[in-house]
Amino acid sequence: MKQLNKHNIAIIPGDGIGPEVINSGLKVIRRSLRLDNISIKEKVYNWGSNYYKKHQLMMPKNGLEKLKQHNAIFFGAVGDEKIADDITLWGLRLKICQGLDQFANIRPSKYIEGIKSPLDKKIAKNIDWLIVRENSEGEYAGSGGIVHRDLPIEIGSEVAIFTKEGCRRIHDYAFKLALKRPRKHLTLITKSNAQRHGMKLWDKMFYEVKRKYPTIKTEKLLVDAATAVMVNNPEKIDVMVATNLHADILSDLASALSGSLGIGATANISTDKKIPSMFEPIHGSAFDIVGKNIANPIGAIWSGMMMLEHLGEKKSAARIFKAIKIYANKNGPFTPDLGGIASTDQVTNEILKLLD
Ligand code: GGG
Repeated sequence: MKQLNKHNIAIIPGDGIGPEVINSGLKVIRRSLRLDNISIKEKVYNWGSNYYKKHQLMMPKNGLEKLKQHNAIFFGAVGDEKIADDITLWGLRLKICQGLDQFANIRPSKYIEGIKSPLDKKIAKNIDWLIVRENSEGEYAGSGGIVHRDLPIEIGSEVAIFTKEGCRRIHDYAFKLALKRPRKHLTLITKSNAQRHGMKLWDKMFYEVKRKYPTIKTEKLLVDAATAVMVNNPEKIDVMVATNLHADILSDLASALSGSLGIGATANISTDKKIPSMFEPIHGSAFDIVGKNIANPIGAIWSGMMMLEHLGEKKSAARIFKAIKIYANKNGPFTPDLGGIASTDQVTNEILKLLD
């Protein structure tokens, strides 16, 4: 039977272990789609730190225009030992997220039987969270600068920017996601006791949007208290909405509590249907383990699954999640971050086998 070629995907493997895990993710999504008689059109963009070393840019000037020709972007990681982290992050990942206005960053964390959490199993079993990260402004607005450079009186400012519309749209997105989940519960993460301006606007817009969603139960938690609740009482949380920086930190914690940073997945969503959304593992380039074939591919595979869901390929996506669950339930084999000795390839092959 002729295969349907429906989706045109941009692939940016990026730096460090990015190419290794993206390779695994692609194998898995291609195979799952093929079982549904669908193929994807792929275009690889070798942007990132190696590109920077030749061109002093992390991606070409017309990079965003090129990406707009695709239905989705599958991204690996960014970061290099020899280039300052702010150059690599701002030159690629943030340039894409902010340039394409992918303002909602969605980060699921779920306990999966078989994957060992640092928490007691009785507690870890209750992890089923969705972190909604504001992805366009806040602490990552890029507002600030250095004055009196290199003098003894040098100062640096880093101004978090919260706009009314930026707060409104991310809260609205979070309420809509909470509405789709059985518990219908949304936690507002804030720090408005200490940060009295931007964070107060953040809170105010939450309660304004809340009026539209009378069936959603809500709770407000200070970000510091939220870390303790996540560790001690994971059942108290369902969906959380948090600022760019707070959610970045909380989602690393969430991933570690559900097993490892290596299994965290994320979607950077643009609600404009003409603009592609971007899917990536939450981990970075991890240059300490590059080329060792031990990077955990689950985060990339899970991100690929989120991309298929987003593209409407629900059946292929559900098959991937089922394979991940069976793989974990029968004890792997796991990569070292999850306490095993398996290679990236072994894990990938195991999941491919389970798809069939
Ligand atoms: N795949 C995600 C990635 O490469 N992240 C690199 C990083 O440094 N991220 C920091 C951030 O996005 O806040």
